[in-house]
Amino acid sequence: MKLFYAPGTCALACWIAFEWAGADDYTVEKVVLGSKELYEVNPLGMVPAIKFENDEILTQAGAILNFIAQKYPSHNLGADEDIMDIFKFNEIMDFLSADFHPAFWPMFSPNRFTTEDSKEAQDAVVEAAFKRIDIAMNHLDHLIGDTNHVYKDKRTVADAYAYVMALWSKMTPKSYTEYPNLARFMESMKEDSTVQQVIAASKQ
Ligand SMILES: N[C@@H](CCC(=O)N[C@@H](CS)C(=O)NCC(=O)O)C(=O)O
Repeated sequence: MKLFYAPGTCALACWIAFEWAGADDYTVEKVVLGSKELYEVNPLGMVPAIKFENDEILTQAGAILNFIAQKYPSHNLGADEDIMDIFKFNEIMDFLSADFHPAFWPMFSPNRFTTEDSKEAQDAVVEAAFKRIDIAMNHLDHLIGDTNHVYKDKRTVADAYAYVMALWSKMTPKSYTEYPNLARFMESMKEDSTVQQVIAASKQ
């Protein structure tokens, strides 16, 4: 398997998850966002994407993270067994991919959210995004509560996913350091040697 990633993106969550899972059957390839090469891999021009030995390519961070959790079950990186535990895990993963992540899209690509080219119009989109990001960050802070994890009090792929995306809040007026539970979670993730190795390697 080959994971396509770009530095600073949600794809790094998949890389961290592979490492947490002890996977030795994958490689990584850096791609440039917006490049022709990436559109050839994924017609949406987005990372993460995984290419399998049979040349099949699958995408979507949440689906890939769930795949990793299930492919390496001995590392227990996914939901607990009870049906309500599975529901809660899926609820969190869907929040991360369908609410948390999209809250940042207008900040990164304001041109996709207005037909106006002016700087004022683009800035207004970014300003509006900050409000939605704050709501999403508050919810993530609430999910973490008094634990150091996003799902229950247990390390799962959701931690990696939340961590790499919450780092983007440093580009907003209210960084993760201003949300108490999230700030504590981020500090504990920063101390994780695997997280450190992946972030450093992704910048090379
Ligand atoms: N629905 C996709 C979205 C992935 C996504 O937005 N990836 C970003 C990086 S974090 C990207 O590749 N952006 C490039 C672009 O929007 O052109 C997923 O959840 O994996």
